[in-house]
Parts: sequence; structure tokens; C-alpha cells
Amino acid sequence: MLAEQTIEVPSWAYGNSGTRFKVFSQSGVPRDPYEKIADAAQVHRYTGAAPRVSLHIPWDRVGDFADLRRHAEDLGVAIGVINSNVFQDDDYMLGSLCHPDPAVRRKAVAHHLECLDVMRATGSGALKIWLPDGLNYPGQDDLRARQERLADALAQIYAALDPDQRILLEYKLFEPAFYAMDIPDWGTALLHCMALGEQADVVLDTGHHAPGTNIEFIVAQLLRVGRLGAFDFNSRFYADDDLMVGAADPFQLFRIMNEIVAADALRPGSGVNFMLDQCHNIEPKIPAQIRSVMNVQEATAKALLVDRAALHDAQQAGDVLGAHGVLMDAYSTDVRPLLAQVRLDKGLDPDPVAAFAASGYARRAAAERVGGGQAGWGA
Ligand code: RM4
Ligand code: MN
Repeated sequence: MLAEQTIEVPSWAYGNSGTRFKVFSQSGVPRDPYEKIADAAQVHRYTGAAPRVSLHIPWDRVGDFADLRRHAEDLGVAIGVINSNVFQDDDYMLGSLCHPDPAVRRKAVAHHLECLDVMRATGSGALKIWLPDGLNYPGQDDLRARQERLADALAQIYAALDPDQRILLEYKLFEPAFYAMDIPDWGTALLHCMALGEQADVVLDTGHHAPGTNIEFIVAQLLRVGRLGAFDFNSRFYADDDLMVGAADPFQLFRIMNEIVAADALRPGSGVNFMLDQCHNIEPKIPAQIRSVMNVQEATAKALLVDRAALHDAQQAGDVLGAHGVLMDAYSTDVRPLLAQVRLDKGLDPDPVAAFAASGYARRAAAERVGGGQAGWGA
């Protein structure tokens, strides 16, 4: 199970990023989508667990997507999910698929249809939709009318899907809108997915909830109804911080993976795509992605160690502390030696961070790549 687990990495993690105060430039960052994929391939090379890279359109727009696909495959990775982007155009100030003006909604739908074509050219199976739509002020627009516009626009996109394509619909509590996002929570995302049909699932970004939200409950609930399509993993201390997964709260990550294992959703065929959605503003990017993949693997290994039979017996017997103890025993186990062995069995270095550092790749990239860009390069 552990040896088969795969984690999808995002192209935007390798470009420069920052906050609204400052974007810091790092040396050796990719200058184009080809170099972003080359960096992503390094993560797979040293972890053996990151064989797909998600793209973001228009940030990763190229002249020939079939060529980009070949480039990825030559480097041993595949193109994963295609992310649409309706948050960087002046037309979208008041929304995209929910905008009051039908012409803006048509433009936003057309962008998603372009993304479906990108999927056909790259071999990607899923379109991830995250909308910036929402309101800053009560009364600014009609809450219910916006939901109707959203349902209508999503139905148009859904109708254009090939049988083997699917939609991943993402929710976010707040930001960029502060009063009311149009898809603020998993319930809203799920309702829209259910109205669309079997080819639409919810994507859960771990940074998109109110502080204190019980995320593993949401995981359990979406798994129950077969609608958990993917994770966007990252860590948050306060808002949507996009820090490395497992950095802020490794215990929460364990509890999430525990629900995944309990529902038998770790299997490669389960339909759940484990992805990273992170930015590395101050830390080096490739090592941070490697570390993140390892953090997910560690949480997964601990979840696999839970003695399910003992847990079940303790739960049935009403043994509160016994049941809790079974979980904590697994969480408290040092699984790093086990994961080192999994890597050795695959012919990998047991320490991916050290192996990447020793490879000299970062030094070569810094020397060869002059003028690398921001995550939204080309946008
Ligand atoms: C959004 C959301 C999306 C990601 C963009 C860059 O906040 O999390 O998943 O594609 O950011
Ligand atoms: Mn996300």
C-alpha cells in the first residue's frame, strides 16, 4: 500500500511566490512550464511517489501541449489535473461563473472549455475548478441568483466533458471575497456536484476552512457518498497559508489519512487524488516539495499501522480510552525507518532530501536559468 501511494505536485510550487507584501526571487527558478515540469520530475526521481504534475491555465499555457506532454513523459512524469483560472482578469472583478453579466459568464465558461481541450492534448483526466466568486458586502448581489447562475454555467461545462473526463470542484471559506464566497463549503460544492452527475467530485483543500474545523469529519462524509475526488494538501496556521503539508498540524494529517485508510480509499483505483497545493515563499522549492511528499507518506504509514481489529473491539466495548489509545499508539510510532526501507526496496536513496542536495541539480539550475519567473509566469 505504502509503496503504491502517489502524490500529485503542482507546477506553481516551483515558481517564485510570496504574499501581497512581497514576492521573493529565488535563484534557479523555472523560466517556463517546461522547466517547472523538469523540477517536478526531480521530486518524483527522489521520492518515487510523485509521478504527476498539475498544470494551471493560463500560467502554463504553451504553443504545443502535446509536446509538453512528451516532455513530461520523457522525464518520467505525467500531466495531472488541469486548473482553470478566472481570478486574474479585470472582467472577473464581480465574479466569473456567477457574474451578473451573461457576457462575463460566457467568457468564463469558454475558458473552462479551453481547459478541456488542454486536457485532451495532455492526457489529463480532470479539470479542477476553484472560483474567486463572492461578495464583499451584504446586498451587493443576489445570493440565490448567483447560485442559479453557477449551476447553469457548471452544467454547460459538464455537458462538454468526454466520458473519461471529470470535474473537481473546490470550495473555500473566504478570500478573495470576504462576506460570502459562492462556493464557501463542502456542502455547497457537493450539492453542485450531485446536480451535475457522476463525473463531478469535491476537492478538499486543507487550508480552506475556518480554524478548528474538523476536516476528517468532512473526509469521512464525502467518502461515504463517494464524492471525495481529491485533496489539495497544505498547512495553515491562520488563513489559507499554503505552507508545507504536515508542518502546522501533523496530527490532523494523520487523522485525515486515518479516515482514508478506514474507508479503503488509499487504493490507487479509489478515485481520490492526493495532491499538493502549496507555495514556498522563503524556503527552497524542490526540497520543500520533497519534504511535503514525505510528510504525507509518514501520516499514511501511521494510519496504516492503526490496529483496526483492536480499535473496533474497543469501540464496540465502549472502551473510550482503549480506543483512543489504539489511535495514539499508531500516531506515536516512528515510521521513518519503515519508509526508508520502502525507498530502498524501490532502489531509491532512503533519504530523498539529502540525495537531492547531493545531486547538484539546484546549483546547476541556478547557473543555467537566469531570469526565472513568478508562479504566475506568463499569466
Ligand atoms: C486557490 C486554490 C486553487 C489553486 C489556486 C492557485 O486558492 O487553492 O486550488 O489552484 O489558488
Ligand atoms: Mn487549492
